[in-house]
Amino acid sequence: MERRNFVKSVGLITAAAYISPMVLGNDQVTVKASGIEGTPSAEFPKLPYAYNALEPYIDARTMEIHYDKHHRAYYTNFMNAIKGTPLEGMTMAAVFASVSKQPDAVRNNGGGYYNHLFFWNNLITGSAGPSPEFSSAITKAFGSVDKLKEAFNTAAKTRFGSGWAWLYLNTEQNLAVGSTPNQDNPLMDSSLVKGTPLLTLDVWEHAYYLKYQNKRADYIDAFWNVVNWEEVNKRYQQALKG
Ligand code: MN3
Repeated sequence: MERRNFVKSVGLITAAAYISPMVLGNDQVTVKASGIEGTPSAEFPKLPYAYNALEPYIDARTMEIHYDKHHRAYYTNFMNAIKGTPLEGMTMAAVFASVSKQPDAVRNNGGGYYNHLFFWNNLITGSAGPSPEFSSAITKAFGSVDKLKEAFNTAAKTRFGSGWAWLYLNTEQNLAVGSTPNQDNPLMDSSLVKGTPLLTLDVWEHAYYLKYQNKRADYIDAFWNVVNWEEVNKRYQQALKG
């Protein structure tokens, strides 16, 4: 390789590595309703924090690939799948409510788009934990906050292959935990686990393999350090109101 080209490539790599965390270095965590509660975002939604914000529990490299490659692909493929169809302009909840009648591209990519957006927004550092009010609701349902974590961890560990673990408000308005395969979620009419999602964890290998390799249990344990309890509580209050 000519020296000039070599220097140019190295320069580009260095610049990219340096710039990428800066571009998304927005420490303000804001949750946009669009995409989660409403219709899909007109543009691929920004990550609400820098790639390294959740270190050491979730590493920057995993976050970058997970967000910029995996999540972006689901978003793009979903938008293409609904383009020019009656699903365009519908809320995600409405799309999921009859997803069993839609092509797999809608179910898989719509779920992938929504679940990741939901997941990013239920992560943060320095959360104070569940509010006293939410804690007592958790205690009523599971026995204690630790018992909820145990039940959630079991759901996350025992999901065979790829999928998601959920804390959700079931159709009887009770707090419950469960898991879904692939990119399914509790809003889907086809899901065995049905209700309003409150908290989720991605247990696909791409979510943890770079840092934790085959040790899914370690990744699940680390997750509890970065749960955004304020956000979970907010969703719980909204779900109770229906
Ligand atoms: Mn994922």
